[in-house]
Amino acid sequence: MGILSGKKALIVGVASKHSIAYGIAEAFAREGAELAFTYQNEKLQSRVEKFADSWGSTLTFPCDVASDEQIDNVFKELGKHWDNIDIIIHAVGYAPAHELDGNFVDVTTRDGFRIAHDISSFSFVALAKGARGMMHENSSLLTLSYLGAEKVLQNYNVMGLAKASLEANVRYMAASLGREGIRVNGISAGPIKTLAASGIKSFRRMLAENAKRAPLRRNVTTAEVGNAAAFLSSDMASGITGEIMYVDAGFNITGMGELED
Ligand code: NAD
Ligand code: 0WE
Repeated sequence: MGILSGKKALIVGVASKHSIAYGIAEAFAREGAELAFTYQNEKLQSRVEKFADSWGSTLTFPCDVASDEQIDNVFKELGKHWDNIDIIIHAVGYAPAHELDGNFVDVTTRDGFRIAHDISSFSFVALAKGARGMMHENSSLLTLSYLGAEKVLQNYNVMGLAKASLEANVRYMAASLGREGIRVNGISAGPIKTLAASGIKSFRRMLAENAKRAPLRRNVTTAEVGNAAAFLSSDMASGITGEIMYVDAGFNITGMGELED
């Protein structure tokens, strides 16, 4: 019996086989969870429907997280199939591309800042608001962050601010929902080549540098993030809330790395 058997999970953020949300869905399906998905727009609809089918799910709903109406609609429609939700996975982040290339002070705009924070941080609490009536004692929420929330990483720019906001959001949501027995956590994942990374200049070099300095001397996979997500969303983590857990091959603990290997 899997550690998530009997649990119902809504997964937000599948776009491709390389998505972190895809690795999470694989782990969740293996551990016995029942799954539902959202997709950002019609372009992704058929792909997400096919993925859902491969995990035995027919529950897919459109949801651009910039829209309160679309968020409300997800839970209205999901409520026709499920009485409650045990797990919500938030694996969504976005800033306009021009914000992520160049000198922070030069490239950051009011609009880019607003969009990054809206899509990458506010949307997490927005989903919690939408799901409120379907969540219960023992439900849990999980989001994805990155080290750029805490340390300056070249070109991550306004996304670093948005992830700092998201991590604070994890703590405020955990405090807000804790009295109802609802847990809220985050995973700070190491860099992975996903669609969200594909447009980023020198991402390959970053991956190589990252692997060189990380204690495990390699990068992490979406399957590894999926396994950590399964643990945090399971009853095995019943005492954990408000936490940001690193799944980064240990990169975050290093200072300078080794001079020679
Ligand atoms: P991805 O491109 O596969 O997933 C990003 C998802 O965000 C996509 O499914 C996309 O449809 C969705 N999205 C963007 N704007 C949206 C909107 N307005 N409404 C609804 N959905 C929207 O990339 P990923 O790397 O799997 O990203 C998932 C999460 O993991 C993000 O929060 C990202 O910041 C975080 N993360 C990624 C890495 C990495 O190196 N890839 C590392 C740490 C954390
Ligand atoms: O959180 C992320 C991805 C963030 C992201 C990526 C894009 C590219 C396409 C947000 N918005 C957009 N908008 C686009 O138009 N990561 C942790 C992966 C990532 O992105 C970086 C990184 C890393 C690592 C950007 C610059 C530097 C490092």
